[in-house]
Amino acid sequence: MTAPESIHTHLPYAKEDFVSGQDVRWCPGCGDYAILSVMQRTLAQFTTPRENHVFISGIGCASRFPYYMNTYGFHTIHGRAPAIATGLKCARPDLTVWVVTGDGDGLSIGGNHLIHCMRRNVDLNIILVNNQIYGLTKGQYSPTSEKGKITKSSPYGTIDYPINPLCVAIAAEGSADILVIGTTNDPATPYVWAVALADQLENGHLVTYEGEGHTAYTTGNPCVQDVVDSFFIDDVVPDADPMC
Ligand SMILES: Cc1ncc(C[n+]2csc(CCOP(=O)(O)OP(=O)(O)O)c2C)c(N)n1
Ligand code: SF4
Repeated sequence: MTAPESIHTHLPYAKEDFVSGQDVRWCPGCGDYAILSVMQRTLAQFTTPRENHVFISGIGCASRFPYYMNTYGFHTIHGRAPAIATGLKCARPDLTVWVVTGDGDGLSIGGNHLIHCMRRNVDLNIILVNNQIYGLTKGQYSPTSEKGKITKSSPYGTIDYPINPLCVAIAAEGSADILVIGTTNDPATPYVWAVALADQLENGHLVTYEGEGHTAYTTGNPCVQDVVDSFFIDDVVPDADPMC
């Protein structure tokens, strides 16, 4: 079916075209703001019609992403965004399908889904927002938490070694293009790596944009849960998501 002419009349886009009317419910200082802003700015530079972008997420703070993008989107089930995105991409290969997941959502409960999604290589774009903690549920350690990390669920420090998300992607052999963004938990520097993310999206993603394959990004994302006991009172952390 040919798309009606009228849907293309907004091109070229401005960042504001991708900003939804939803109130953003992340904590002050959350790194997710920077990722959202960069994503909105970057998609405005693509010629892909806005209505052809679909953001699919699981559960977690990062997974609130689709609410804030003025695109199609689906806030789905914990860890299952890869499965739903795979189904959509298979049914509608003309769409540009983004998965936004967290380190808990993507590597704990959804670990198997993520691996097999990458292995199947159905040309999704995955943003794994790696804040090295479970943010939404108020600060339990995650698979990417550094060894020895003291959290509410590991008061004596974790004993596990962390997973490297990009090693998982490489092991799944699903990707022709794996782009790495350095991680940092320094709350003072979210924009340093946000700029790097924009650079990767613009310079890396565009190169592979029309092609087959699977592009995995990993971003570092400061979470106030890491410093919640010393800098923040629990009241600043948003109420639990009704879906969690
Ligand atoms: C089946 C199920 N188990 C556990 C939960 C609780 N839960 C909600 S979000 C979450 C982890 C979120 O961590 P992450 O994916 O790292 O996202 P963040 O909030 O840090 O962005 C958990 C364990 C749930 N909603 N459903
Ligand atoms: S708990 Fe962490 S990840 Fe969640 S909104 Fe707050 S700062 Fe962001």
